[in-house]
Amino acid sequence: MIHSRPDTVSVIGLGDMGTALANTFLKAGYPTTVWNRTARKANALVNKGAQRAASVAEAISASEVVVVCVLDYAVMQEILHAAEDILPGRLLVNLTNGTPQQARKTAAWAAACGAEYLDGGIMATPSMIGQPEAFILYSGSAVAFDAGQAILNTLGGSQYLGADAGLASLYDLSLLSGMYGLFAGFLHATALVGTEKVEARAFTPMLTSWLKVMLQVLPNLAEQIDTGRYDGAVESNLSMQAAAYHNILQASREQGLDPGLMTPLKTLMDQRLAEGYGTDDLSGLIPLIRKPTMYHTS
Ligand code: FVH
Repeated sequence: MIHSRPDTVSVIGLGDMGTALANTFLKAGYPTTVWNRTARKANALVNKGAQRAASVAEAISASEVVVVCVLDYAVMQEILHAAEDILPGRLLVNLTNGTPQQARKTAAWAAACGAEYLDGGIMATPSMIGQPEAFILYSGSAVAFDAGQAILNTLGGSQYLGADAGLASLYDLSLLSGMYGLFAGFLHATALVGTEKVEARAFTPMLTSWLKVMLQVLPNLAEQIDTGRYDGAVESNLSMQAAAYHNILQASREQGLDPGLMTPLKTLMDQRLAEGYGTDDLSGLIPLIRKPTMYHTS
């Protein structure tokens, strides 16, 4: 049974992110216990007042709230399975990046152990933790979220998405998909302009302004996606976009670049054009993504 306002916390995993989490709990005045495979990474935290746990079991025993932030779920499972006996009555908050299925499986395992489980997705870099721009997505036990909210709010804005433990990671990975699309475009753009010795830092302010303008297009694309009307309020039809996109790939080759980061979108455009949807918007690629036949890799 968790206290309505638990106020002790253990952090398991002291990589860049786990260290930032532990530092933030300490700064907020919560008694904080820490454990990491490589013990020396706890030294600075211990100097600031954290308790060092000699084992994962000791870290779990020390606190009502146990935050785990390690590389991946395989590591998380390996670490926690050895300490199942002491999990009952704890609030386990797993902030390790993973998939919805991994989160649901872990929630079922935690429930069988007698722990309350929250899965989380951290939408921040380590230096943002505890700052207003940081937000963390949670899903899983509502009881756990209500109990843990005060302590978790010290890390950033907390958004509870529902009882399905897989939701936080679904949203997290969807947001990261948008982010990596942006980063891929950024890398290709700076490489392309860089073929004529334009420095990335000189070009980036112009790119940033352009992207801010293009963000305004997203609500219309979202409307088309939700209604299935890919031909609604089209300003930039797919035939035109595919022709311009072809020039990106051709110019990249001509300038001596590998266009590989950009080619998958052209493949989808061509398929959609071949199906006769040239007057639709780019949102018309959605049915192809929902019915993947081309990209069955890892
Ligand atoms: N850093 C970031 O920008 C992102 C922001 C969003 C959330 N992610 C996720 O947070 C998890 C941890 O990320 P991290 O940045 O702390 O990662 P590292 O600095 O590489 O630290 C990894 C920790 O995992 C431990 N670890 C790895 N393998 C093992 C193992 N076999 N047994 C025990 N622990 C292991 C590692 O321990 P050590 O190497 O120091 O001994 C670190 O504590 C991650 O899911 C991100 O996707 C971060």
